[in-house]
Amino acid sequence: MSTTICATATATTGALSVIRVSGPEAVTVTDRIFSGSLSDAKGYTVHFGEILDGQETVDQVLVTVFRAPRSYTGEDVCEISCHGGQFTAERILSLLCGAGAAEARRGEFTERAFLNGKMDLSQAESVNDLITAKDRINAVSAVSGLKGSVRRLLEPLVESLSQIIALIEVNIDYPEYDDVQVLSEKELLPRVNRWIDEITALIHKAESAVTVRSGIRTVLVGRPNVGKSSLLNVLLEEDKAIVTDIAGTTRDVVEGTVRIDDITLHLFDTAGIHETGDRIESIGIEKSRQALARADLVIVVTDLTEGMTEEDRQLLKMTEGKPRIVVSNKKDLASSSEGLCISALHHDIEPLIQEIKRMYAEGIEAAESDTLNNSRQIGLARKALASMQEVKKSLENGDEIDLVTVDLQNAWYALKEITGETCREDLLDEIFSRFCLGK
Ligand SMILES: Nc1nc2c(ncn2[C@@H]2O[C@H](COP(=O)(O)OP(=O)(O)OP(=O)(O)O)[C@@H](O)[C@H]2O)c(=O)[nH]1
Ligand SMILES: [Mg+2]
Repeated sequence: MSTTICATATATTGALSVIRVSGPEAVTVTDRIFSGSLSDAKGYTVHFGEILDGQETVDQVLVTVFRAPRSYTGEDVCEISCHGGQFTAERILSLLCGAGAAEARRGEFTERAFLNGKMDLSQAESVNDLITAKDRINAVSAVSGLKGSVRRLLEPLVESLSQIIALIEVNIDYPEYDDVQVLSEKELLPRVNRWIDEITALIHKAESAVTVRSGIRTVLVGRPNVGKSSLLNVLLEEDKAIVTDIAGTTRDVVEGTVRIDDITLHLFDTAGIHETGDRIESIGIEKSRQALARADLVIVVTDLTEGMTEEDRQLLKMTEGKPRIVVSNKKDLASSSEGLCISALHHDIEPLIQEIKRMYAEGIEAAESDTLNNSRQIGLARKALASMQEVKKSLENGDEIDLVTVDLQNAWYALKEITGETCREDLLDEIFSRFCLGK
């Protein structure tokens, strides 16, 4: 990390652009192309002047100086606020490179912040989450992640694992000491069980939070002509899908996104599923099945005027394992109204909206609270859980206690990897390459 790097930190067009320079030579390099003198500048000071290319003024700018370790990266940093526009920013960048800086890779500033101990890996991920957040829920959880919520969340789990490991070590190393508590599976098993319960709850909560944050893949399925496309259009408040009274109207999957309060639904309207000899329709039905396989939520639409048919029953069977809502459409035509009845034609879908809100209230709450923030983190938590289930099995089998230490350690490492405390190089590359330049 001895190089000094630079990149534009802002989007390409705007009133201002900010160029970041970080590294041991950050101030010296910036000073070389700046009209004033920065060499003695203290941290947190702002300097007005010109960027010069020889005698020529490139722009009038403000340079903010940060001194190590009190900066984003933990190194000396200069942030040059110049006038917006790609041309000027790029010219300043190339001047900086001429003066001794190197162009930064994607995410390199945040990577340096992580490597310099300014933040842990989960916080670094949250930086990216905040930049890319498109709604309140995502922004809220990114900010809490930024403040270190993941590490705080994991601390008690790591701590109790460390305790168990330490106890076993002491037993193995000093079995002859009278004052050392002799461990048996009777002491260990309750601790391990409690630990498993806690991480299971954590994973469960994180999964519903992540689903809600990324938007719920919602697939509308049903027999032909029950009103799936009509429902899609009402939800989207737009005539997106073709609606006719001809069965088999929809063939391609029609997509749209709608927000209901804090819930984002990615909607997929599909071809009506039934037996057909029509080749094109068959392809459409195959697409319906694929969409179904990847759904977070299935809305099974039935036709109230026709009641529950054999094909409906098959569909219900097919979607059994999925979170789903069954709605009866065309209530305007029917005399009886059992279950969740709507009329897409008359934009009367309030019962469905209420049901969606009810279903995801818990997920929204989870998403707003401190949880694991992404599938990488959840995957590692699952890995830790799997190791502890091995521990549990060994203890229940009456295996030697020292045999469980490997699994205990694996669980510990998996948790530590979430915050990057035992992090591998390729993992770092993978995470930071997803960042934009200048971060
Ligand atoms: N009366 C009444 N008619 C409806 C309602 N919803 C849809 N329809 C009508 O039912 C017919 C079929 O509607 P679509 O939305 O195309 O049905 P679909 O399920 O998408 O049909 P496919 O794409 O063929 O599978 C159209 O004539 C709609 O106007 C409703 O709530 N009440
Ligand atoms: Mg349709």
